[in-house]
Amino acid sequence: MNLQRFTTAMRMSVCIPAIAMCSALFVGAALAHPDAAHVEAQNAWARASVPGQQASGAFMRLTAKEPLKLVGVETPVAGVAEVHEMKMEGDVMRMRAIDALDLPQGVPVDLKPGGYHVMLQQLKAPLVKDTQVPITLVFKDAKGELSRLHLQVPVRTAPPAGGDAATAHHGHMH
Ligand SMILES: [Cu+2]
Repeated sequence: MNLQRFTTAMRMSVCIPAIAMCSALFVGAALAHPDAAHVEAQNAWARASVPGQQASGAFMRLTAKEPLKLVGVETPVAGVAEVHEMKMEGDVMRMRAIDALDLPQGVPVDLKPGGYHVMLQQLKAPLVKDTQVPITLVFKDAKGELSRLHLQVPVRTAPPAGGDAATAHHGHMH
């Protein structure tokens, strides 16, 4: 009898930390989902990099539910994260950082190889295929208020199916 009671007590003391861990995981998962920002991100992916490579790109389709501007990128995986655009200058395709990317309400805007993209520079470690990297997008609404979208972005060597496959072969130029 005493032994059984002891075992039950043991089980309970094991259970309680397990529950605490569970709810901690749940909170972690909740944070990984879109919060305040009124925008949807689809088909997000980041391009895998090789050791020694300094930069890579992240891509997705953004659809804002109210007029927004994408004004910043935050990630622990890169020293510098910016929104870039690519433009032809004469015969040369060049890219540069932009302060804000307009996201009209309800209109999908593609960040894709050869076009707008999230530029990750000064990579702190290679982006490894089949892992995920945390990327937070910062948006500004019409009133100037900021909101954030936290994403766990899968690392891939090519765009996901359903992404814009037609542009896949252009790659990311520097
Ligand atoms: Cu770039």
